[in-house]
Amino acid sequence: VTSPRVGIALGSESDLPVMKGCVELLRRLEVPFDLEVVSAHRTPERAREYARTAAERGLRVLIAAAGGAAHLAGVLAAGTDLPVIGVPLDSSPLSGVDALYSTVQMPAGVPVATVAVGEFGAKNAAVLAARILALSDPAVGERLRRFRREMEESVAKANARARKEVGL
Ligand code: RP5
Repeated sequence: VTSPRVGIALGSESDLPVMKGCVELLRRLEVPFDLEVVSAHRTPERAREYARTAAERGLRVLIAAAGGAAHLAGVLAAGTDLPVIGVPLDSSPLSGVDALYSTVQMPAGVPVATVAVGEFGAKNAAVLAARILALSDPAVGERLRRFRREMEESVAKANARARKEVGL
């Protein structure tokens, strides 16, 4: 059994549906991951502990997803030297602008690599984590190249469909 290399932390169970896009892509890229609900606000001690022990648990990249006043990614980045990817979620009445600003605007010295709000970000967090791992794991790099080829093929098919649709 390969130990998890990517740790996904969710601010709430309600963040899981959109983060399934992240999970699916990590599975497709065959990147072993772990997933936990850890709230920066409701379980601050647990969030600190999660960050403090992440590297010794074998994790190499953390993905933190949260909505609203989203501080999870920043709190994790404050407590570990691992790279932290923040996924701002549109789970509040402010449609993710709140989470985006909370996640992206970190003070100098404590970086969070912030991806797009919501579904795009959930998926891109997985690809970015895989790219980081690929720096030291050629097998992940090969799977990323396969993933790129599959995207190219799917765009080529979409192009053919669109042209046919308009009679070209
Ligand atoms: C954030 O508040 C969570 O990350 C979630 O996006 C949002 C709502 O959480 P719940 O009230 O559904 O637990 O902390």
